[in-house]
Amino acid sequence: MAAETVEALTSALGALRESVSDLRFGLDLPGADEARQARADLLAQLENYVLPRVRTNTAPALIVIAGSTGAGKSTLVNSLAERNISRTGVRRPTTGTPILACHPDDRKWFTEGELLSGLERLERPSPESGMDSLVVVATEKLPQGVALLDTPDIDSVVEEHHEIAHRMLDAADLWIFVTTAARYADAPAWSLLRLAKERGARLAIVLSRVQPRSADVVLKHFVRMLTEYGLGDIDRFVIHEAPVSDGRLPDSEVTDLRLWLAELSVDESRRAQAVHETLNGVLNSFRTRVPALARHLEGQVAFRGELRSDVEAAYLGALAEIDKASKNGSLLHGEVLARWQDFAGSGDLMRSLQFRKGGKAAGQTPERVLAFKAAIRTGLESVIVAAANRAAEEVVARWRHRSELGVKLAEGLDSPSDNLLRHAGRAIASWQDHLNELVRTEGVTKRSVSKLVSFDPDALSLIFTVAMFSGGDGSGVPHRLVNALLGAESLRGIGAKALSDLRARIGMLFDEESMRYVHALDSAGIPDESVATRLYQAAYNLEVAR
Ligand SMILES: Nc1nc2c(ncn2[C@@H]2O[C@H](COP(=O)(O)OP(=O)(O)OP(=O)(O)O)[C@@H](O)[C@H]2O)c(=O)[nH]1
Ligand SMILES: [Mg+2]
Repeated sequence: MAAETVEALTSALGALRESVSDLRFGLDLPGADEARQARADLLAQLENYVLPRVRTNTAPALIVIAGSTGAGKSTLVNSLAERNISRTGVRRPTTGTPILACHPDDRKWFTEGELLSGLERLERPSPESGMDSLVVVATEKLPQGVALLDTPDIDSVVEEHHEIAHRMLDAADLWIFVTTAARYADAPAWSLLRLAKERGARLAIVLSRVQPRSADVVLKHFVRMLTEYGLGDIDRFVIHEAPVSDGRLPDSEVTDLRLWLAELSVDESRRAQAVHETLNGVLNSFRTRVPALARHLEGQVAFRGELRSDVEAAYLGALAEIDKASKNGSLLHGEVLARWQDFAGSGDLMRSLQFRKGGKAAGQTPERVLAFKAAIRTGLESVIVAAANRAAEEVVARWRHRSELGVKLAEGLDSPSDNLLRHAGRAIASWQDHLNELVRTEGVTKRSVSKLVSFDPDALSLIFTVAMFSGGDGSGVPHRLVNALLGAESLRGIGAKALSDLRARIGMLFDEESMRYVHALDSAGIPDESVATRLYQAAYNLEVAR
């Protein structure tokens, strides 16, 4: 690759890695686990293989030996390396840590290079080594420029092994797939072959333990299967059933493979081509793998959007409910109504509107006025709490209806917050103060009236409140009274201001309530749409750089 291609590719891949690493799939929607796994695989492959491989394309080729447990992978590696570097055995599975064998001159590249850099390098396998280790063994018996990597199996009961094997394959320049005459038709074998094909990986197959008697038939059948699968022209090696001694096959059985390795070793352009093919295949696979991740993210973002709109709808509904109550008179019932009648029926109403005697204003706010004011406050509070209660129930019901996941997210949120009543009380009290202020400053009494009476602003603003909330056609006593004192225009102006102020205060309370749901969604951990856009962009830029 030309230097500037390498540079462009490296920077495009770096950007891709960053946007993949920023991805989070916080919501357990269908397919989320697969998406998380796909993200982890992609990230690991970028870091363990693609980036190092692009930066250093002169590096030795890594040949990963994969297959079912007991297929004879370790036996094959030992035979080629002419040394028992990997334990073989009758116990299934045997290999748990990947073991890499290479020529001493290539050792440095594999111990110090970036390839599979997340794995701890070991000189020999130990019982504790596993997932995060890689044993690197140097041997003169392997030709320079080609390294063999013996992997854990792809199908034993130990699932961790399958994961390690796939990680290793993700970092491979060539795949050697080992299977036996008895098991080549099994499902795990074909799912691995399908993966190799999907990835466009350079692949060779070893069919082992082939009985000389049945060799022709077995081989024919196997080749037919491969051909039907579109893998008819890949390199194939046959190992006949032969006694294994000291963990190795007779030398004659691995001659072909040894030659193949030697050819790769000396023919640099062939090796480079093989390496390139696999790298290209992986880069091609990004064309579908990256958009698939972006789509899943978009699904999560959209789902979050739906849940958010559920919250908005519920609290808008609650606000509308209060609007309605403030217009149809239903705010004035029970205690509020009783207090009003008490206040209006006693002489207090009249006393609060004192006829001026030599310009003297009204006296102290009477007890009944204060009780009435408190009743209005608690009345409003209870309306707010009831509406918030219904909103909370509605959000939870809507979320539940959407998915199982909604049930989990809504946990503990099916009633208003503990603070609501306190906050509502405070909001209403300050609204009442505000109304007092409005009545005092803007409720300029009619000239004709002010000559005759003065009034207690507290009492007047209460009468005003009742007039505002009593609904109907404005023919009630409070209405007529306020009208007479302040004039219709004042009543309308102050009324509109007071209502919109009240609405804003309640709106704020409901915003606070709905934030609890937004927090629940936010803490689920979903990046916003821009991350998906960046992913698409990164995939596109990568294509441009190639
Ligand atoms: N007869 C015969 N036995 C073999 C052959 N290849 C492997 N074996 C035996 O089969 C058993 C399994 O071989 P391994 O090389 O450990 O198999 P593996 O693929 O590395 O298995 P895992 O590490 O579990 O994935 C051992 O007992 C080997 O001696 C072969 O070609 N012929
Ligand atoms: Mg093994």
